Amino acid sequence: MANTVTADEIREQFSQAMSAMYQQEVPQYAALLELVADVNLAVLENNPRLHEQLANAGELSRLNVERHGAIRVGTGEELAMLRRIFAIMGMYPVSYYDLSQAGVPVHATAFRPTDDAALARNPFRLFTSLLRIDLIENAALRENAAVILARRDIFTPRCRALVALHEQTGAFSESEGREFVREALETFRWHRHATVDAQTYQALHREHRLIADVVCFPGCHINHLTPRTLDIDRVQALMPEYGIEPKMLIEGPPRRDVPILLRQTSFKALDEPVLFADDSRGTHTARFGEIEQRGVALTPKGRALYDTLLAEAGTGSSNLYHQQHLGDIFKSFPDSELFLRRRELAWFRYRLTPAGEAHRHAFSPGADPQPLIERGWLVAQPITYEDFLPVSAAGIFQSNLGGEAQARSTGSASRAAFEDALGCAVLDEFALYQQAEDRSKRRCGLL
Ligand code: OOG
Ligand code: NI
Repeated sequence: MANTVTADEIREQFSQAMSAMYQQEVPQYAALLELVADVNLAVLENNPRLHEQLANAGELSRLNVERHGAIRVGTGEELAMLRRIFAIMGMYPVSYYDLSQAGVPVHATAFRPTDDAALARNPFRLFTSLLRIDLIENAALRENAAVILARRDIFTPRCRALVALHEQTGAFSESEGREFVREALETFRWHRHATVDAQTYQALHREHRLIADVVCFPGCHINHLTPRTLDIDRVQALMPEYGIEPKMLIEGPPRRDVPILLRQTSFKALDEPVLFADDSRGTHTARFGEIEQRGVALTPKGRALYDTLLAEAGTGSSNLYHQQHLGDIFKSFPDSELFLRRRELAWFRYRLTPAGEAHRHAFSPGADPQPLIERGWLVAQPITYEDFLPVSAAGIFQSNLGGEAQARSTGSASRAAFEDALGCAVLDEFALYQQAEDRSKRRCGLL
């Protein structure tokens, strides 16, 4: 077929279209983008070394296009269809997140690109939650929610037809690609017309705000988009100046010389006008904005240490105090690239320098990279964390859903049920980072 579009191009177009739509729908998101761009520019100007590091690691070019979003669906069929749509954009489900442990009746995965080149080009990710309808305790309400969900189709007929076409032919022409992006976008648009009357909305809302959000509308509206900043503490401090009210705490690890994993903060969800099916009016509070700062991905050993220290630190009620406290607790987490590497706490991507290229014979499988790094023949770049943190995600959910924290019991069967609905197993994030590190070592002759 002449002029077919690649998955990377479709994903890029889609993430741009999504951002443009969300800026229209939630003007505060446009203000947030401006703030993040200003802060990133200032950080790069004041920190030439970071500028150079990011440029060398190929992280600079993606910084301004980088964002993640989040959506919530009501049924397994909806989730399975999303899997097929995102596959066309080169996005695959990575990791399983059980939020019911934090009192939020959903479980989730993140659709994202997985190979080095696709991540470098545009790492757009979507945190995608599936409602755990079985956790609605009231049987009549549970039944009613299922009936309402079964009646809707959140995908346009043309979107369905294009997905089927792509699955048959394996490619889109440029115009089909553009049409697909337009049609797919409709699923994520906000609709102020609820599909239910005010009474049904209230009943579901009383059970859990999230349930009303998932069940009562004709689509799975994007509920936030998140740009990546290089200094989240600065963005948090400046938010009020830009007319944005931040959530109390920055989630995740503390500020460090070598950032690890993911730090996040958000602004509060908006009250938006809604028209119910009985023509009565009301408001719905679901959509918000978020910012993130990404650091190096941790090995299972590093992640275990992170989880232990985070649990030890607990949560606080003032960000200043919480960040100081976190900083103290995390003193036992090595904060230099050398130690993170030597103690196998984080993943790195290895690259030969020009001098290293000239001494290729000195690189043999299994060799210790450290002396080669010290000789200037090899560089090790931290691999950026591309995934999400369940404790942070629970904090983000709760800050926008009123903070109900009743833990609910959930069987180990829930992951299997999720994958069954999805139509495939989720990928293992640790395996993906390990593969990325191994690939780079192999290219250098170290494996
Ligand atoms: C998703 C919340 C989780 C994150 O960045 O951890 C999330 C949601 O509210 O639907 O987006
Ligand atoms: Ni998010």
